[in-house]
Amino acid sequence: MRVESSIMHLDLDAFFASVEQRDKPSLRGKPVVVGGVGPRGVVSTCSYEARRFGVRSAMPTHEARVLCPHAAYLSGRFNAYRIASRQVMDVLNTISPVVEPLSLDEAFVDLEAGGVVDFCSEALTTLGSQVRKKVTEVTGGLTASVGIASSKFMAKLASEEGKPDGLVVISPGAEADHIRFMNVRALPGVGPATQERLAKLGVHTVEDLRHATDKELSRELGSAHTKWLMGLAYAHDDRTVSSSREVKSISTEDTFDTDLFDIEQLRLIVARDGVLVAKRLRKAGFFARTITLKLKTPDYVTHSRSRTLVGAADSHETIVHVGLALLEEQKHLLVAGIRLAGVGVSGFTTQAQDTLFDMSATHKDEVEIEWPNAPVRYLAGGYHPGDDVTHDEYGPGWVWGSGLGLVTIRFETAHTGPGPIKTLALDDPALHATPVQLPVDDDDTQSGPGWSLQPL
Ligand code: TTP
Ligand code: MG
Repeated sequence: MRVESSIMHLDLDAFFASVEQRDKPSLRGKPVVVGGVGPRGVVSTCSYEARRFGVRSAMPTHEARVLCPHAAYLSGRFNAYRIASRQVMDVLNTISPVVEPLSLDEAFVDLEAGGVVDFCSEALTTLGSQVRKKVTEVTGGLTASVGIASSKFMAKLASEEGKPDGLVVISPGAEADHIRFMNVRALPGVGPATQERLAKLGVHTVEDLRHATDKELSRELGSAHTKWLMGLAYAHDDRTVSSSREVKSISTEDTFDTDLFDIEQLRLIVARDGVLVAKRLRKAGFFARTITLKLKTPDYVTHSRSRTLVGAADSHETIVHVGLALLEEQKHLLVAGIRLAGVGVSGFTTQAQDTLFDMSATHKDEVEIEWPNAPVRYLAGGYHPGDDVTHDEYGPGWVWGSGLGLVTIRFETAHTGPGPIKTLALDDPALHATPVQLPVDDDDTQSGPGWSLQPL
């Protein structure tokens, strides 16, 4: 905990859904759900209008459809999200050299390292408002919530309190009182399981936690966790903001719309994943010693098999070769069907070749991204609801829905008003998928949903 409120936390509001509302004027102010739209789909996120009906992240999409049948269900446009994320991170990088992204839409900023000297609450309110305004400006209309406080814990709590589209500054000294009557779930590291264990001890609020004995907590949670929680109960949190998050593994994986039984199809997927992972590995300037193939069967059991090389590799030939060999060894799993497949690399070394890569530049803005519920796109084919298309005669628009050889398009963009809807033949020669626009400095077109970089 610092003596000044010098840590900022920023989190975009209803991120994926807000990007969709920005680019699809007819959806502004309406319930929008982004996620897997297939039978096994789960909700990635939804607009605040949809939240009013009880829709939430990670909920099966079919449940969301019952709660909010009139929402627009879109399968997501990852590249648009990445571009917006880059724009936001660029704004934050102008405030401080120490920005720690936590995901595409969320980051901590060390204001002290950024040279801020006036930490009175008025000055911080002005700064927070300026950042929020700038984010809206550069992204063409997305809103962010900002929290400013003396620790990561309090700054994140503050931005959550500010949601949506708000700013909360917590003054130094006010932290412990601020959290006193909150549920223990507000503490970082307290998930449903810990909450349940604490409840067994009669601990429901932060105040209860303060009165619990070290001995009974340790018995239930272990001494390290207890020490951490006891500190948090008084808002003690010394975690530093760190922009150079060290990456320890790179992986990509996909959950399929329907289980796969075909080894040839799976070989193609593993090969594609191997190429993608190798590309990211090279971009980060690493060589990997361990290659892992992950397969999940329909009973939700994950089978991971790894091979560690004698040397270290960064070529896609090696990674694909080992990935395919691991697949051969696990071939018997195909009898039950494969629900998810992924390739990962770990055990990194950096070798003499690092002159090829500017480590500080390439490494710094990598973010920890875990999208367990990201939209599933691969193998589904055709158009997906929400996809960008262009028609030679009618101009740009987006796919509302398709089926039976037809596709319904709404012709509008971020810069038009709500536009007209037209139903066309799926094979209309004048209709094209709009080419994907990439974030600057980013050549990974294939990265889509499902890849993750895990920090140490
Ligand atoms: P969040 O910041 O958790 O959610 P949000 O930005 O949609 O809404 P808010 O912050 O206003 O509460 O996550 C950011 C994005 O990450 C979200 O738009 C979609 C994606 N995501 C998933 O794909 N799966 C998930 O389970 C979650 C929580 C988020
Ligand atoms: Mg968010």
